[in-house]
Amino acid sequence: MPNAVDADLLAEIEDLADRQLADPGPWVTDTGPEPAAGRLFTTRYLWRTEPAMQRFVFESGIAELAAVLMGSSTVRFYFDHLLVKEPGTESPTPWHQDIPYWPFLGQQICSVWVACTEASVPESSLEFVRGSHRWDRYFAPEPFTGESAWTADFVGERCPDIEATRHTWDIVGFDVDPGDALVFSSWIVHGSPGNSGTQRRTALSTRWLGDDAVWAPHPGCDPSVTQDDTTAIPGEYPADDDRFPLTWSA
Ligand SMILES: O=C(O)CCC(=O)C(=O)O
Repeated sequence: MPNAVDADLLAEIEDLADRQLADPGPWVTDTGPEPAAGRLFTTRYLWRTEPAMQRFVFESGIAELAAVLMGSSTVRFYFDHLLVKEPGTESPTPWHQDIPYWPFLGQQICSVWVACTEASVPESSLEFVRGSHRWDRYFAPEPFTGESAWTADFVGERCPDIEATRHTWDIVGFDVDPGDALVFSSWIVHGSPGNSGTQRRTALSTRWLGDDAVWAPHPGCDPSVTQDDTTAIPGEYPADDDRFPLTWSA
């Protein structure tokens, strides 16, 4: 979706990325303590405290985009994930599905990945194995570089080594400009290279829950929201307005 987010809001998100690099929040992946070339930095779950993220989540129109593309009559917000790859980053984002990282099941669960900077496929943009959201497979979370050990105790089979055999897969990638959004199922296998370009690559991925989402905490899933934090009941729709606010309804 070209031009999904306007320039003012993108500038606020980039400013937030700078502040996070200098003073990171609690949910960080970081390959280097200094703002140096080669650094892969991700931070997430900022929406509860950061006004810029709240504007993005509640006012940008992205919630409606997610709902409409999922064919869902409602959408709840799960979390934000801000990813910065400095020029020269070698660490790729490993090929993975999102759903095994998350304490949810359902088909109407998606990400909206918004480019805050330009990104091209050979240098740093996102790629997908076309159709892999329909494989009916569930791959164990792959640790992102620098991530702490929350993937040690996991559920799922190992993801095939897509990179080593990439010529055998139907891979599609997208060159993006600032403000462009890629919207994708939480079941699709996707990944990206490091950043072989000369500019920082910043993207904001937000996670959205549609009508058929159910709360399904399991070993190895993301600990930013656990059973202790929510009134959601395992196996049921997560009607928790505090942790998973209803952001759009038909
Ligand atoms: O931006 C990236 O490199 C990875 C993003 C990703 O995996 C996601 O948004 O689910």
